[in-house]
Amino acid sequence: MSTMAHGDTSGGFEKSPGWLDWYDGPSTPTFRVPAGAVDAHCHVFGPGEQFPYAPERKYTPCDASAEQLFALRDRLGFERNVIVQATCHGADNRALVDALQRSEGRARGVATVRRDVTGEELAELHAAGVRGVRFNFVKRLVDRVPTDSLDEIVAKIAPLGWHVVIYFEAEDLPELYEFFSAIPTDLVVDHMGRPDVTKDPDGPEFELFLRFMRENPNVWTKVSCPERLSSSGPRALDGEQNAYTDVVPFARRVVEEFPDRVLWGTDWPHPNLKDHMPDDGLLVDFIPHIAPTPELQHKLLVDNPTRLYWPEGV
Ligand code: 0GY
Repeated sequence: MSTMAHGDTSGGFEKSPGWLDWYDGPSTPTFRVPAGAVDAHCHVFGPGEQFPYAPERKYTPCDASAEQLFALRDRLGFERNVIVQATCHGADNRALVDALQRSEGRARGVATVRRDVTGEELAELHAAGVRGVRFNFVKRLVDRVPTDSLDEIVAKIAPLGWHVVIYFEAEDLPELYEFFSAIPTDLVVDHMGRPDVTKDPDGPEFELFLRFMRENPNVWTKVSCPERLSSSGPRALDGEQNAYTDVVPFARRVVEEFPDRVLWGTDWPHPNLKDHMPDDGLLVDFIPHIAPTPELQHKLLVDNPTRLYWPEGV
């Protein structure tokens, strides 16, 4: 029986300096998510002693186990999870696969693979519940992978019906626009392509992202991570009813224009936050501000993720 506290890192690893641990004991949200809701972006970290962190990682987190993730799922009222391979595990998907196998069919996964991945390895990942791969272009998280190697990966995963999840910063979209537009599978953009929310939601930078979604009907996005994008922060300001107010016009715009291609996730255990660790209950209470009607909420939390991750039914 482990005696470690929830924010510890096991296996002889030491957390990166300044690391913020995930928040144990989130508030019960006021907003009740609909039956069948999916937390479509979350991670597991280690535990390091069982699933060592990758040598090429850019940060060392505190452990965040599958059991702790499933306890959060139940507490917030979600039915299922989509667990996304975190960069601290590189292309070693063992922690992810273990979590999927423990979920009893209630989780799907998005893996990281290298260009030399074999058909047999992909078949094993598929059997565990993996349905996509993640390509990361955020420079502080990964070393750049050449696009021809990503093309090779796409050619291998497309026949399985998998999709590609992409993570990039808004300022890099112009350079990546054509490469992304040529990917033939479904494409899921993490956190709305990380807009700079101090800029105008009607300005050219966010307009490019909206154009990208308009021109490419295979592109979906997660309207997640207000805590990562916000500069106004988690407290309601005078005269405002909710936290992360500055993110609302961006996320709501996307939900209203593309109601059938949006997903939502907690991003638990919230890697690399520098300023504050969010209360996941508060994040759930943010949902009705960006998806104001029951119909939009149902699409965002149930219909869309179920169509993408459990198309065969549940
Ligand atoms: C996120 C965001 C981040 C990290 C990762 O895989 C990761 O390490 O995704 C980040 O640092 O912005 O979606 O979890």
